[in-house]
Amino acid sequence: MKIDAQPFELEFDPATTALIIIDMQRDFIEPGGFGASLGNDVSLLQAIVPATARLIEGCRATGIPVIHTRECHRPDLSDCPPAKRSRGNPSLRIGDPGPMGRVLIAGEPGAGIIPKLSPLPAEKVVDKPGKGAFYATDLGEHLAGLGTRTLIFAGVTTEVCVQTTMREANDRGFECLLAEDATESYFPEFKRAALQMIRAQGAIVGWTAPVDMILDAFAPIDA
Ligand code: TIU
Repeated sequence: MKIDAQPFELEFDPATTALIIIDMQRDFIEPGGFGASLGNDVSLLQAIVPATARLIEGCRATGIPVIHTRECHRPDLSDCPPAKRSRGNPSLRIGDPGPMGRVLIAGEPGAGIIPKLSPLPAEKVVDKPGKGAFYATDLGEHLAGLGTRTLIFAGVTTEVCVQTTMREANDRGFECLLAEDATESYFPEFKRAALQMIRAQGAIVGWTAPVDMILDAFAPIDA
């Protein structure tokens, strides 16, 4: 199958494709969580939820595995380096108690995926301590087991955890496609720049395409 993506057409086989939804957690998308504690306006991120839900549904209907990631740390913070914890507003650091429980800690309400994008029981959920989803996780082994070659990406934030994971995936030999309207940044200009730098230089990191174009490729009208 082909997607009329940028910077040029992407050929893919749904049988060797997986969808990765990056960090659509309450801590980034709802008020009172980690994203807000860093001084960000989280409302911008809420706008991508419907398109992301449509992408997830389309992949499920096509038999493409859906993998969800959550950025979070162990309750004892043993996997959170001080260099990471000391970033942000000193009034609310990773591990501190906030309105949605301890900030960015596994098992706390804020670290959960927003209800509208809840994983199905059989879907893989990767808890990751870093920005990249391959670092210190079993994602690479999981994808090897699936035989995945192409990864479709969505989630937040575009230039932080999404772009980091795309670069990790690119280095590991995956073809990477970012769903343009199912990813968002707290900084619109950073999202624009991230999309451009991903597909520049002949798709140096990967491709980008809108959700509808990806879904159309799954179910071609003239098929
Ligand atoms: N702050 C910010 O833009 N992002 C993160 O801290 N993590 C993710 O992108 N998931």
